[in-house]
Amino acid sequence: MPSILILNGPNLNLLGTREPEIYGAQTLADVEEDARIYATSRGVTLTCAQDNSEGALVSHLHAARGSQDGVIFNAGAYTHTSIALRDAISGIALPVIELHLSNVHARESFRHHSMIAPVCTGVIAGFGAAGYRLAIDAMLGVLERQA
Ligand code: CA2
Repeated sequence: MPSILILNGPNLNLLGTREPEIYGAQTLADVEEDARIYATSRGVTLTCAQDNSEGALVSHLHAARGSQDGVIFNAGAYTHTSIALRDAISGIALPVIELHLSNVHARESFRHHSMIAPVCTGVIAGFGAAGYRLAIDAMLGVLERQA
């Protein structure tokens, strides 16, 4: 059974409390529950984690090595700034899908650049919480091709 980690970064614990027009009305617990139900229907063992600190996200990525087959990663604002996360993704040698709820390219220009995209397998952005289901399907395709 493939195992996938969904890892969410800074401020995503606030989902559903503010800016629903950008990030949707669901809480992070709702989004994770939807993803869990979908993962089960696709025969995937899903683990979910969230942290607001960059170092803890690096540690989650390191821990995924050896315990997960792939990572779906919404790095939040660290996407645009973090060399540490980029190096961690390169270092774990696992497929990582960068995910954003919003279409970052339709927003402020500082959100247009991703520090991590070059070391990720692919990017999903702009589909709200449905993006996590799309990412699970995309990851299954990657893992099948890898096998
Ligand atoms: O669209 C995404 O998923 C983002 O990764 C979300 C980040 C943002 O910095 C990225 O550019 C795009 C921000 C997450 C903040 O989430 C909140 C949710 C509700 C209320 C306040 C913040």
